[in-house]
Amino acid sequence: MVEITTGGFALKFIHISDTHFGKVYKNIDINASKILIEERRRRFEYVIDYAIENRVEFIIHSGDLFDNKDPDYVDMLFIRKCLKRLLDKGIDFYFIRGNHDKKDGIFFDDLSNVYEFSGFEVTKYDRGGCVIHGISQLDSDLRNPAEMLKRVEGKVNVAVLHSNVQNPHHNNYMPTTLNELKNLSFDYIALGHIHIPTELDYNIIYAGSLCPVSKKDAGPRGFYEVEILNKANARFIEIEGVTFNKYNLEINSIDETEAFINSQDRNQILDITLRGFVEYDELKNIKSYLESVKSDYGFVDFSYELDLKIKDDIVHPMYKLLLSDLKQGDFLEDVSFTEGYSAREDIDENFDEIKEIIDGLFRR
Ligand SMILES: [Mn+2]
Repeated sequence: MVEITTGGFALKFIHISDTHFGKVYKNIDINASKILIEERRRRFEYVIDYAIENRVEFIIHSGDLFDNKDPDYVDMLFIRKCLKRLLDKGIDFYFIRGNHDKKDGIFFDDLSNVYEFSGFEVTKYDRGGCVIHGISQLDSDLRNPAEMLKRVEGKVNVAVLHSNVQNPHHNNYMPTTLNELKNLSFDYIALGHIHIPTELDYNIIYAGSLCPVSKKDAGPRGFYEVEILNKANARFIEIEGVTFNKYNLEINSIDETEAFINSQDRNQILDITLRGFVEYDELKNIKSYLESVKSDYGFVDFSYELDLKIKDDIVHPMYKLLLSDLKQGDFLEDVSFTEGYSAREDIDENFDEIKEIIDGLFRR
């Protein structure tokens, strides 16, 4: 906190959240999973470097530092090393516990620059001109944090919460409302829990997950740099790197499929679902193209699902299928997924016609 000549104080800090150290990625390639674990560390170090280079006073972490209640000691050592670097530069680190974190036990208590908020009550750290208020979360926590916080007059007031603010798609932990938070008249409220960086107001902000935690965490990830000079001025700093992206695309040809793939940054975990109508041969081409993308195109991880329907002539491709794959005694039901596309509806619609072809085949 620096006293400035115009009267008042200037304060600069960093807000990060939801790092989820120890997160194990399921449903992706094992190498991609390793890349992401490195990616998380690289991003955390990026924040530490940024804090040191930009001479911020402190870093706030608004919960879910760890992904589970039993943190990995390799992660613990890594984080400790980072926090020690901050200590050497006189930068403090404040953290609360989120719904993923362990509820008890003290971390990093030998580092004098690390402050945690624990217990059921609001903890306040008075830094002189600035007071940081925090509440750690308990399992299935239904406390409304807005009812527990009260600003300290004559100081810059910052709150740290892991809380759901009227988002119906998330666990309703420590539920509160934007109006209640606004009415507290705090200078800045650092929120955690929602993984998409979200500015509910200029000074009430979810920093989002530092690194994508699951395929739901699509898009850019980073942190907020906050400057308070009478009023908070927060800006999102994106950390470039591996992103997760999931798309549901309407395509009607292999050209469209190729154009989409070629437009994509390779440094991502890409998951696409293709839907549309194509010719039978086109479908086969798309499928083998996507298989080659998987192995040769250099994405961190790539997966796809086909929900393509055969254009126009349903009997023709089914006939081909039957000739190549059907054995006597197979059920028609089994045929519908032989080529991995969903033609079940089409079979139902054209059942009589297809049956006639099958009958014809077996009569020969
Ligand atoms: Mn989280």
